[in-house]
Amino acid sequence: MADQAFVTLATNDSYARGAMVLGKSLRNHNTSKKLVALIGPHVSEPCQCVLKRIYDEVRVVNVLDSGDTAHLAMMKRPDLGVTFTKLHCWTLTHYSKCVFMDADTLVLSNIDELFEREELSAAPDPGWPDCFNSGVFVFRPSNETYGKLLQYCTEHGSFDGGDQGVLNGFFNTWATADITKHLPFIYNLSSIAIYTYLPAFKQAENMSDFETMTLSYLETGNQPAPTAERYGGNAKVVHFLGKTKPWSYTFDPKARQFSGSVHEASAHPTFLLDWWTLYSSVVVPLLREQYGDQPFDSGCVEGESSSSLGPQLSSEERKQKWEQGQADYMGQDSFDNIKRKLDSFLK
Ligand SMILES: [Mn+2]
Repeated sequence: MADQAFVTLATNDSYARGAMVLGKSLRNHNTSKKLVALIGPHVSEPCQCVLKRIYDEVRVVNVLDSGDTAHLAMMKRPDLGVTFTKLHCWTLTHYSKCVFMDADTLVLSNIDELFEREELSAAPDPGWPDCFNSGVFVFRPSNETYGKLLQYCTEHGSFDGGDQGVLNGFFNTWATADITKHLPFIYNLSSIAIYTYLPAFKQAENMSDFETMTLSYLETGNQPAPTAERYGGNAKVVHFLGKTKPWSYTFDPKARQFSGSVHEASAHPTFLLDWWTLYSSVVVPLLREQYGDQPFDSGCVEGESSSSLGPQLSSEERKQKWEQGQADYMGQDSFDNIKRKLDSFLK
């Protein structure tokens, strides 16, 4: 439908790359919706050009230039600059309904069914499930709501310093009023949650949908319940929450390995690999075209050895990291290394 759109936001070139990958992932899964990117004034010319090739609409948002209520709000709360830029999505009134997605999300299957939901629908935040996570949400553009949101911002600020605090403060009945506004977690699966509740994530990896449904049918005689749908194997959107983003790494496309001075693994390696595969195969060629002879850092390296992430830790420190769910899955604690260790015991 022409009056519905996915919307994202990029305030710098790093997030712009995230937006490029997100846009491509939506297109690859044949979305029928329009794609809109809101960008800050600091996104470079070549990145803007690439975004325009992927998105139907690229809109530069400069709250400081706007000279309207947003500008006034910004003068009162300069700390909420990026938040005001994000709230700008409510002004896209040529669409009747939109789904906002952070530029650090990646789509793994078609999610157009989200447009059947109402404002404000979102998934629980993994850190505080009575709040929704503002990385993916359904909303209805409206100048009236936009005005109220700005007013709310200036009067109450944000309890977490960002848009999630503002939006949870404003849409404060989300937790209790209407369960249909709670999106299943698979629409905003954060890497953190994978490690804090690994059995749930694995629930659908271990059993195929068919097996799960057959089992449930045999046990109950009822119509098969799609239990597997809510678990990790059916993840539809991955959210790379936290400080370490996919673009914080460097990647060797040939060896399919990551490297970089990153102190915490940010995501399940499978999803990180999905992100980089899409980025290096589809986005980098577009960037290369735009930059021409100008050198640019794609984040891709070739042929360098890249086995370890971050500094080497003592075995006690590593144990602690494991217990906190921060195993170095791509370096020291990679499957190959663990297997080598086991093999040495089994000899
Ligand atoms: Mn995010």
